[in-house]
Amino acid sequence: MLETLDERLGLDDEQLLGLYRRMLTIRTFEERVKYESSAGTVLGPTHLYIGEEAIAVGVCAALRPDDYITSTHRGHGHAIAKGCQPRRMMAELFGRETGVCHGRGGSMHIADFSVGMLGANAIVAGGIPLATGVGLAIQLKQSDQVIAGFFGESASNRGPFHEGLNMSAVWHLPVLFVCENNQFGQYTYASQVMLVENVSERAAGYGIRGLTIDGNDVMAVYQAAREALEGIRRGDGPVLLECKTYRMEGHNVGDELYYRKPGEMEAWKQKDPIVRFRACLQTWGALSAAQEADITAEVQAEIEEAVAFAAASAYASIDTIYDDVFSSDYQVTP
Ligand SMILES: Cc1ncc(C[n+]2csc(CCOP(=O)(O)OP(=O)(O)O)c2C)c(N)n1
Repeated sequence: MLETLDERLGLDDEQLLGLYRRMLTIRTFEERVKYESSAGTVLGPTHLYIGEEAIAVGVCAALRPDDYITSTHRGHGHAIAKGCQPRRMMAELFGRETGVCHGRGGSMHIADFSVGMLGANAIVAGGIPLATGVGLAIQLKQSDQVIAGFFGESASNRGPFHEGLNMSAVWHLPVLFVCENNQFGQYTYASQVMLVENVSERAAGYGIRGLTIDGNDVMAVYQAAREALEGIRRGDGPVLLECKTYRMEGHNVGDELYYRKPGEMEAWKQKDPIVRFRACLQTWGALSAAQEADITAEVQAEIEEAVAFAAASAYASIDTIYDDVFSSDYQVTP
């Protein structure tokens, strides 16, 4: 963990606290979603991002507001880190008209184009070719925007990973491929289905740069993403950034985790990204006890309000069931 003042990476106290607040917002949001899912208020399969917050927050902090991301079935954290409002996210999970997709998408199909969040995806590795396509669109527009495509390590065993990385590499597309290696693919240890230790080794197969970092260290993620994005924005082509982390919950809400090795969770709890970053901030004198209490209370109040907003919102009218499903034309927004 980074522990000296030099390793604040040029961020001032306010920016550092912003990272902390965003991680805590994701954690608090997800803990509430777990409760609401179990209570039956949140409908449909729900995959939590608890334990992986440093990745979304670190990467998105290195992006500009006009950059894009694609996401996965475990996408709530990506959406919040890119700027989606928790209340409209919660309303979406409750299936309400005020949700980011007017209640039609739910957990695995969250998208909010207004903040560059181009969509979660229920198809494992489905976001990778989309990120490649957006990279091509950016290149054709001769823009200096970039896209970060998030995916899990198991997605790297699927064909779209190969095709997306190869095409992006050959055409030098402005894509940061962010692999969240949380050790599991659904109910299986990743090590049982892949023989490479690090997914980043696969970058060599496409002639691009790959690196593996500690995905539970938000500063390490921010630093690696910022550095990679500088080159990508210059036109150097894509980078594969693998962030090692741990899925602290089951694959989905309700997964009883009978397959998890005893003691493993306890060991990873010592590396909890929020606890670690809080300790760092305290060491740097950037977070007093009073500030910590204030931020915790504010985040809790925001999530309470999000639930109240969602619960008070109406379901979409049945008359609008086909809205936004079919398109007679399409438009590429600059
Ligand atoms: C094409 C496809 N195959 C299988 C599934 C079922 N499935 C959902 S999530 C998942 C595991 C994905 O693991 P990983 O990509 O590592 O992401 P993580 O869940 O660990 O975040 C599987 C097999 C699916 N949704 N899509």
